[in-house]
Amino acid sequence: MSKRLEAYLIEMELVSAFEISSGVTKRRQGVLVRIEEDGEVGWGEAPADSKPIYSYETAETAFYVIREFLAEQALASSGPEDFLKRVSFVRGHQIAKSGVEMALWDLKAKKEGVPLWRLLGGVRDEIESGVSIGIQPTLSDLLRTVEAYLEKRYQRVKLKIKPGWDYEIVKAVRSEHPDLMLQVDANAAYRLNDWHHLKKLDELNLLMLEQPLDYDDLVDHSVLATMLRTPICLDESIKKPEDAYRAYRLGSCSIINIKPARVGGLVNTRKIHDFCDSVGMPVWIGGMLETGVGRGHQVAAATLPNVRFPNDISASDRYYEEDIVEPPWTLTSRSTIVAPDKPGIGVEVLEERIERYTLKKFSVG
Ligand code: OSB
Ligand code: MG
Repeated sequence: MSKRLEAYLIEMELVSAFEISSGVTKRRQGVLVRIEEDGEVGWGEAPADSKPIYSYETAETAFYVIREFLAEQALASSGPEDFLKRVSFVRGHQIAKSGVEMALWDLKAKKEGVPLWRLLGGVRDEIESGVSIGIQPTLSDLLRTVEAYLEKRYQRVKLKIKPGWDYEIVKAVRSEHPDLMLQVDANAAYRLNDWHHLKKLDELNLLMLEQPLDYDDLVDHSVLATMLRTPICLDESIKKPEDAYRAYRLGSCSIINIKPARVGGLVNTRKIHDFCDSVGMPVWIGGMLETGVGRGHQVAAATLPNVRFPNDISASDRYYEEDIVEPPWTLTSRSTIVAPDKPGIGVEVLEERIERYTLKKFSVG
């Protein structure tokens, strides 16, 4: 009955640099969490980056918070729900919590001998994939990149935008691909004053506009939502179930991108999912350039019934030359990823590869 927890701060090179409005990533860091009990092993991932450009959390802060405040509680806990209650004294640090919480979910599913997605209440054994394309050096680079992903059969494309890299480039992609499922993500690069400029996006038939305004704003988004026809989707602003409730009450968005890591794990993913379902607000599952471990948890989350748009869950080779799981995640010809019919996240974690990417680690228990 005794558990052992190990955490690895890893660094892996992305196949290509990923640029968003607030910065660029090439060497991706994160923390992997391994929890072993009674011969079963559960894996989770805290996909905070080396720099606090998306969230205030970094791989270093996640590693620190896990070591100092979360690890002992994980060992003492009876499962993911109990763990979250035990660490409710820790304010924020949702990404750090999610790494441990998801390892406990994988462990629980493996002990019960069921796929994680079934344990969560998933309703589909295949999930829809889209691809998120970073800011490129030039428009022709962007058009070429879009083309390359369409050749790989991705059916939905998300473009990163920022002031100076928005209407014109999106319009160019739209004219080359009139029927493509297309959406944009500003990662908080605009202010309400820019509404007139953002309004021009309305003519481009976009699925949604993701997080246009400040990264923790709900109020100005509720005003912007009344000015645009394009649906607003929130990402950064939604860090816990209460935020989803507030966003709904204020009318700040009509869609939510749930990143299991951003909201503290799968318990909160399901809470937000269920609340949105109850008020008729669709959701989809976002990503943070996870390795194959975090991807397993994203895939499980994307099998939930109120996931009604394609997800930012792409194949392993879109992110890394060599993933740390076997088999790697692959795209079907239908632009989907199959949810494995195996216990837990359903892929084997290659520990000797993890050792190669590890900058530091600790263990307890
Ligand atoms: O805002 O959705 C985002 C990656 C890192 C940080 C923020 C975001 C993203 C992505 C990539 O868009 C999604 C993916 O993992 O494929
Ligand atoms: Mg986003």
